[in-house]
Amino acid sequence: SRNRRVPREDPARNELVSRSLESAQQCLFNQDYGTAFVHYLLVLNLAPVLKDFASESFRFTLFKWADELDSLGRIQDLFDCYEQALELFPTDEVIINSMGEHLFRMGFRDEAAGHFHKALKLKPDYPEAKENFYRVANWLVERWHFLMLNDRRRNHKYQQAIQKAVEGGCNTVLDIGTGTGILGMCAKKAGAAEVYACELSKTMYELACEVVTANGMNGRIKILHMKSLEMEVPKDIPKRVSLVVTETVDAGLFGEGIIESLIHAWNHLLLPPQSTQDPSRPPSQAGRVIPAGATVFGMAVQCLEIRRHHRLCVSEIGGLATAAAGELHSPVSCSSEDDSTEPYTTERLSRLPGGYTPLTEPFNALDIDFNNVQELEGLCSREVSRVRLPVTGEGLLDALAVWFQLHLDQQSSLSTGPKEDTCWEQAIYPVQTPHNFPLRPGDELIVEISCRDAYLRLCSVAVARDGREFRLDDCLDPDKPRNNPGPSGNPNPSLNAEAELCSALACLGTEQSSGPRDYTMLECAEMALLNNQPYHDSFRRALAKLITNLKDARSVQGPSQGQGLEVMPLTDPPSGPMDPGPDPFYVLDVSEGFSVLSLMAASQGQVKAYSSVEKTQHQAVLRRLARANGVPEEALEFWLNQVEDEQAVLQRPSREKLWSAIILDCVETCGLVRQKLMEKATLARCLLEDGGQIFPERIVLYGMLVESDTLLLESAVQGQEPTLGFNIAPFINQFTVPVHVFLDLSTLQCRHLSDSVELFILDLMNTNANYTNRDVKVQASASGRVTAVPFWYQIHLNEEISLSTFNQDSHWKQAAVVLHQPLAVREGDWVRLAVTLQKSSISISASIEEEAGETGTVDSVRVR
Ligand code: 44T
Repeated sequence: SRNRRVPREDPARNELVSRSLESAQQCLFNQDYGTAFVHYLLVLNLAPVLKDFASESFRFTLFKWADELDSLGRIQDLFDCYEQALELFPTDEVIINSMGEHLFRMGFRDEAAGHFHKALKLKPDYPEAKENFYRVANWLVERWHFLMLNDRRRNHKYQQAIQKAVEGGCNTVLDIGTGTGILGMCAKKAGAAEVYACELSKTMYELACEVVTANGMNGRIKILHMKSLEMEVPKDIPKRVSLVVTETVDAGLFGEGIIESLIHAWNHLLLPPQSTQDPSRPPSQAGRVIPAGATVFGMAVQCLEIRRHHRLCVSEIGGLATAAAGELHSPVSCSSEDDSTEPYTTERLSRLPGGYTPLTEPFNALDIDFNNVQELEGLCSREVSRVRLPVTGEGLLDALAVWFQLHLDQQSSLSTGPKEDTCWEQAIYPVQTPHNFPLRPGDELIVEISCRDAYLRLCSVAVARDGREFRLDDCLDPDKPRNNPGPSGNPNPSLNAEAELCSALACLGTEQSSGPRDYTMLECAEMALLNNQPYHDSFRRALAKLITNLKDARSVQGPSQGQGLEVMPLTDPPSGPMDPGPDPFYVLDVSEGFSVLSLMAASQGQVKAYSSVEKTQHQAVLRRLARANGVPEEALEFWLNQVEDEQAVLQRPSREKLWSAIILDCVETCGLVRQKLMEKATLARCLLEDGGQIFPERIVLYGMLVESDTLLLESAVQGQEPTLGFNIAPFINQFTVPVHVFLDLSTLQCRHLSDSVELFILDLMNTNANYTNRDVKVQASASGRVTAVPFWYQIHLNEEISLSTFNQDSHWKQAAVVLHQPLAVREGDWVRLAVTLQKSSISISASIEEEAGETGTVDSVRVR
């Protein structure tokens, strides 16, 4: 039988292979990628020996064909091609990574991340896969897993409660949402006879299997990859269990679906509860749940940071009046019927930049018993409850903050409150209604508490003052005349405080509003951007300067250059009925998401601005703003409505024209350089007219040395000690990501160990001048352990005007590289930072520089 495996010389077969190979190459040359791909498949299946020789062309063909299939929407075919390719090259990290990119673009984040992870395992320093993996690892294994596993108090309390229950007789256990398997292992270790666990995330499920095996419990805990709601007896577990343990709670308690899971568990997976009529039933024959219940608390707060992320607070942006924008909402609202909104966001109150002011004492919003299925089932049908809260502080109502106590059993509970030192964030229910109505001690705030689609909803509905009630949700009524421009504007500065109050009260009204409301939704970061006046003013000044310079240049050159064309082009620009006048300056804004920069450019006059804003609703807002601010309709166009192919965003404005300015939005809100930024800049540079400009022209990265245990706790399970005696860290720490995003550096608990230092320069106007590696020396200003290098950007619009992404008004957060190993420094030591920026992803390593030197660049390696 061994002989049969030896490849035979088969002339007919060789002939077929060589002809197919030729056809493949010919098709490739003719850009007929689909046919080329089929030929290559045939060749490589028949003659695997050719794999090495043809792999490059095969990959190229695959990627080209996949892009075509993608743009044709032939998704199934696309993935079939990848499957076939991977059968031939199962360990090809480039193909795996590329398939991950397709999956990601289609919204299959978990699967995409799995591919990036696999590609990285195959080739640990493959930069594309690394960048992709780091960007998605946060979804795959969310960062809070590290925080929770590092929270010893929480671990210990859960362990104690489980141990007590098991020793008390609950000996069959189901862990719902097991994550790394930790609670299930606790139950087994405490002596439970049978332990089951379920986990819906594929990555976490696989991780739990690895962890359980590594702890010698393979086969002793049955782990299921499914949602608990799909579990059945006896299909998935042989009989009902006596204990369910779970920590499927988010900052808002119910967001992970614990109510639904427990109702289902009581009805299908748990033994009946210990009844009050017959308390004699032994614990092994009764069902119970850990945690046993929870108490939810709320508190009203004033907080500027929350306000500017959820409401429009300015009446003017970069010279444009905002009144005509209409109602703008963040996607977080508990009053709205809209499915696309979430009722709350989460924040760590203690880390909010600028802090917060409590306006009430914490109040008890809800008590829930997880061991009472009737109570769980009745929760959503329960009447809306109204509470009247004495106002204790003075200020504007920006949000209700919510946290809870999780009662593990009769004795022990965990709190997620803002004053506790825990891993927990609080749920934030922002107030959306525009108002200018400061609360003050003596008022009563009326809050409605309800439970809709298993979410807890809290809504401030009214304020009682001097025996009158003023509704808070009326201001959104578009039919009602309004004269409050929002908290930071003042319509009439001459009004005294009392009169101002009266007008605010008048606006609040006392009647029920009716009818659907018309509003536009913006992401929180887009809202914060709109509220960022320094950002828009800087752009306005930089644009004005550029236009002035270009006008001067034209007047020197005389009218012959591009002005008064003798023959008007037939297609571009669409001239319409207006007087062609002097040739306009073409400005393109390719910011991601909502941006008013194009409109600001158009409002300068003699500018034809193109916006890349995509959503029709957003375009409508810009049109309304244009009209209200006297910007002629033809001065603003939507670029993506004109280009057929989204990948062709960067093109000439018309056949014979070039751009005067291209605005690239170069730093993402999370604090990272936008992907493909330098590629875009290179392209943009070629499309500029003489004297034209890319905004920004340059960005400079700054950083500093810090010692921050908080950052360590969020990035990996710390310490050599096993977690509750279990070996978990090495497994979950594979998902450590060295770059932390969405940091609030101003409130990060850390010690500064150096001044800030320039780390890197990205020159967008001359992309050839950039390097990818740079060594920077920085002196330690104090002794300590350097654990991280937080970084931010100075964005230079031109020589004079720049913006910092580390700024109180900014919509940007900061990011940080967490060092692989902390570096011990003494005051005065020089630290060498090796900074690499590859494919817009940054890495930094630090070492002690033995010889003294000067701050700054040691050497820079110029590439390209
Ligand atoms: N994080 C809070 C929320 N699951 C904890 O797939 C606190 C956020 C947080 N599996 C900062 C700090 C903190 N059936 O792996 C997850 C999830 C899984 C289920 C099977 C079900 N019905 C479910 C429901 C959820 O359970 C695991 C834990 S969910 C806990 C979320 C540290 N930011």
